[in-house]
Amino acid sequence: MTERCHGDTRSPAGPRARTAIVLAAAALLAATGAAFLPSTASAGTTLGASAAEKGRYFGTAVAASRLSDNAYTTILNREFNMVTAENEMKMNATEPQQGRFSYGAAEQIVNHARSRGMSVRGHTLAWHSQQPGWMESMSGSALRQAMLNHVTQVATHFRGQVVAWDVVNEAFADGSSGGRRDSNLQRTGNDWIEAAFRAADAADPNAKLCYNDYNTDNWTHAKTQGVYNMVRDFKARGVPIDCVGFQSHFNNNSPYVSNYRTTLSSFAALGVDVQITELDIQGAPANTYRSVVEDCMAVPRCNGITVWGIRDSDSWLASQTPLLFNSNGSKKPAYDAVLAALNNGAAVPTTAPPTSVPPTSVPPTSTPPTSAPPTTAPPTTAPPTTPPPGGGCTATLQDSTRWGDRFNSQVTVSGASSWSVVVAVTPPQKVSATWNGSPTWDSSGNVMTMRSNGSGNVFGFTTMANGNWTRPQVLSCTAS
Ligand code: G2I
Repeated sequence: MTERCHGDTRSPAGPRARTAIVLAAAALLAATGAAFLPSTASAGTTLGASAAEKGRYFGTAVAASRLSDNAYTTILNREFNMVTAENEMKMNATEPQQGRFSYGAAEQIVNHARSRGMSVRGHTLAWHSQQPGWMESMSGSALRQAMLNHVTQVATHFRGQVVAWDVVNEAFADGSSGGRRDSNLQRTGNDWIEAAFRAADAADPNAKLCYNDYNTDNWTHAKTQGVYNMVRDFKARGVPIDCVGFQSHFNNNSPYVSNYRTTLSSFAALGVDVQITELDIQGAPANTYRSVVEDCMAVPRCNGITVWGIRDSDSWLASQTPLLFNSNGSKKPAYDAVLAALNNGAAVPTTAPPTSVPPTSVPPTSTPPTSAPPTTAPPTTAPPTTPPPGGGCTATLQDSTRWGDRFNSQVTVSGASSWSVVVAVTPPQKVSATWNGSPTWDSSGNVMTMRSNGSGNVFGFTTMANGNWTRPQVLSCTAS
């Protein structure tokens, strides 16, 4: 109920609108060059860690059926800090019979991710494809109502657990028209997309709401321009849209083009975040993967990249071997190129508003209020905190990058190569991402035990401030 009231204060004058004002300020600072962190050399050793050090995420599509495969989850847990359900949140999976919702497989993925400090991208609330049979045969106002009910129910069910929703997927036509794709949803009226966004906004006010599509990478293509014009129109009219996802399935028929960076930056200039949401590249050429990542890193509002699967054998296009790991789980040359591009890339501006990560710690908690930048800066250069000795090792915490809504901390362990370090954050702070260690949490979600996982003796984590900028405390360090 209180969240409803909170929701009532939203669009167009609510948090999403306020965010736009902060964004405008950030864009202004960015334009003057004043807000960027220097591009520092970084020691990130996994995709998620390297992205997080730059204020971004690196994700993958996950299939619930593969979570029992140890080789698969080992890579997933080590490398990624964002997860998209490959099929389990689609309309046919979540509402197989009208009004009867089924969340088991989706929850398996969400729980796996959130219990390990990864965020979740919700895919997808409304789409012409993968509809349940009952919906495929509907039309007109009955279909419009059923679609809106679906959006409301699913977004409400996962409220606070999903950082961004692909509210509408693939609604534009291929080819030269630049217009909408014909579908049963489109035939309910051209305003079906904005109606879906408004329903999602009401149901999950703090999640980022995205439009997602494929073949929208080439700036000169009519489809790209069609989506661009829709987003510009939505922003002008106050339709609650926060982000645009570029699927970026690159292959010989739909190749990567060098104007991709122009596409990303042009959309970002409309006042939305941009994300690469389903990346795979036929043959996985290292140079093309590097270019894609460099393009994202060059755009401050490109705040995350997701590849569409982990190993080639997990891909919907397995025969194209388009991913970063081969079928036996080894890293391919493209992996090294991506990691290097992440480590060499620029960090997002420190004045940036919330970009990617509401809380992800377990157990799921209610959605926190949208955080505003602090009015008083917390100390960022205070001496590091050191826990009392006694556990056979010492852990020293240092402040690292800080954004308008969150900050990174780095912990250096000495005296042991195998260790576990207990760190506490102050409620309502939440740890939203970690790297170079294996975290578990106590039931409050405020105390994290980080164990060494072979990634060295320096681990890091991102804390969502939620209005409280107290430095996290190291409680103990134990050699193991
Ligand atoms: O087609 C690639 C992607 C394009 N953008 C939207 C994404 O949602 C889409 O993902 C793919 C999944 O990777 C496939 O796994 O979406 C397909 C369905 O549109 C998924 O394929 C389906 C098969 O069609 C089903 O027969 C199968 O039961 O995967 C299902 C689960 O394996």
